[in-house]
Amino acid sequence: MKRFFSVKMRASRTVDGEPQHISGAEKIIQEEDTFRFATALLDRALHHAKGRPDFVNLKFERLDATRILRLPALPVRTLAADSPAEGLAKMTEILRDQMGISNAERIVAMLPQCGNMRGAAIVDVDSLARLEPDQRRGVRVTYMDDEESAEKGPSNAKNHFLEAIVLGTKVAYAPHLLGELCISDDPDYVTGYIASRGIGYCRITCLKDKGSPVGGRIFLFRGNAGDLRETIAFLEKQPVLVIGVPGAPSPSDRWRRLQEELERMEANGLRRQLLVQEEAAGPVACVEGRKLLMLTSNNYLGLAGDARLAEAARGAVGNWGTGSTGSRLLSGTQREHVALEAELAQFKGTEDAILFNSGYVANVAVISALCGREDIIFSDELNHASIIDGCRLARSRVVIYRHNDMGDLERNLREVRPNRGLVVSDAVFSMDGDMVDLPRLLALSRQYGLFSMIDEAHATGVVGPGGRGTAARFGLAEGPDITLGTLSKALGGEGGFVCGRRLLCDYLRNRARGFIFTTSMAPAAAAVARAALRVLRKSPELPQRLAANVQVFVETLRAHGIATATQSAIVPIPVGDERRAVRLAAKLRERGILLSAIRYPTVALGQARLRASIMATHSPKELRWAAQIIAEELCLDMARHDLPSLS
Ligand code: WAQ
Ligand code: MG
Repeated sequence: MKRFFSVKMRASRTVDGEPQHISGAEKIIQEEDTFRFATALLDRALHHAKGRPDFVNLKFERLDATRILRLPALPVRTLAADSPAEGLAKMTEILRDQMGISNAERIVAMLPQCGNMRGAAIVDVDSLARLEPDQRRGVRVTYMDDEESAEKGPSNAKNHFLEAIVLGTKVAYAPHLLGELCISDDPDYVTGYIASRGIGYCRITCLKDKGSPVGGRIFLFRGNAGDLRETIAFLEKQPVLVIGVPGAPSPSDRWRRLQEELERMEANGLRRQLLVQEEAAGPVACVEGRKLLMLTSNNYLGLAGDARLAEAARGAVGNWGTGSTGSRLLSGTQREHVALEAELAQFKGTEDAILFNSGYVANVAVISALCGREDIIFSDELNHASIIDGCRLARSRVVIYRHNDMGDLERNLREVRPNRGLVVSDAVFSMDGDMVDLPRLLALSRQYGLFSMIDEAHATGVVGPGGRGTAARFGLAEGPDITLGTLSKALGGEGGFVCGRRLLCDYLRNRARGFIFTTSMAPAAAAVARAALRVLRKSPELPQRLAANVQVFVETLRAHGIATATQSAIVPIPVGDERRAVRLAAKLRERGILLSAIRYPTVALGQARLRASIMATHSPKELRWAAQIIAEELCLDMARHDLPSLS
């Protein structure tokens, strides 16, 4: 039998000698979740918009599981009202006409006087007497939760609707109560409700003016003194789990949910901001008027700012205009596209190539075109989001193997014995900078008759002789069935591509929805990529210069005690805590270095890191300087936040 606990949290602070309530919450949870809920509720208490508490009370209490009452959530409907007058009129009408309470108008008028208490008023619907024993505090309903959250784990956000439907359902089933009226005393929350077993939970979208602190709650009672004791005992003592609580349906709530999600991310150090670049791409960036060493760009070879590529773009716009005018299968195939596909095939040593509008689109389009419900996809646990999304769209069964662990891939293959499917991996992993064990991956895919696919987004132009990628790096005569790459990182332009057999590319031209149902890239974008390939052919030493720079940076970090390694131009600097990563990135920016704090959900929680991307156009001196400052700031931050204070 599952063991349940009731958890209650209250946070307050003292203002002018008076305790001021900040936030409160209660939940019913399973025993194994107590720790997680303690953390979530504390997080909510400590990061509340109303301010920082100086007192937080967290109480856990075991419940007798056999005594928990399970009640079906009241059905929900929403009535739109444009003004408080309209909303209150609707509430009155329901009370009078649907619930048959003749004093409806006078009861609704009492509502504003029944607020700003910890609890609710109990009003005798016939005599209008207020029956709650403590009229300053009201009657507080407690020991209730929705079953989902008791089963599923914590959310630390307050959700007005969720809490209200749970409370409303419990109240609707309380003995001798006919129902309930409620207006929130949250000044920003103008939606309130009227609820009973007969009419369900009826939301009214406007019951007060925005900004008004007026709110209140009335329980509608009919009975004698003994009945009242029974009602109160039920409200205060009976544990209730509400089953089948629906999501909030009203238009005002759909925005509130987004707001709450962002606030939660903010509190957890997970909210992102856009960084506006004020100059063309290069080893030094300009942000908010300041020059910063650029360590977060995919412009590995510096080609995005190369004059030859810019010239190619200008020329192509002159010849072709600005847009491709249609999808590839209609009017959107210009000579530039065809020429680029041939040159990419040559670059990778394959029969053919096919263009996509981005690397993301390429992954999603290719995987979903090649695989379906009958396939099984074997995917590295650290594969890029676009591979994951491709697998989802394919609706195939996905087997995730441990990161770059070919032993684990083999075990999975042996166990699952797939008839059809795909083995897919990043070539260079975007958050760790390490490289796939391609020879073993290919051997296993062949042995099991599966397609093999690698995503060379961070490998093209970076690894292998002349930047030709992973297969060339390992000196393989035959590469993967599907080699995917991007034009927008080392190649300095925009777009994605796939190289492989002619059969593969023909199939994709006929089946890949991300190829068929979109306007193709501008001819100028194709011309830019062709220029990049020309530069790479003429200067095969560019990737070597990049590799030498990476080595300088990594060795300097290591000399300062930072354990890091890479097989590409991506250098991960482990940090762990999300907030520390954000703090450090901000600090480094102050000191003139731009790099990114990589956090959940891009990497696992607790594995936040700084991620530096090195460019061939950095100078070794810049890189030594940066590595030294990074090491210094990491050290200072640990001293400030991990060591007990000496004072
Ligand atoms: N038991 C009894 N009364 C309570 C309780 C409780 N557990 N919690 C709050 N109250 C009283 C309190 O004294 C306030 O004056 C009044 O209810 C309103 O409380 O579908 O947020 O917490 O989106 O401001 C309605 C959601 C939200 C409508 C209601 O109430 C919807 C809300 P608040
Ligand atoms: Mg409230």
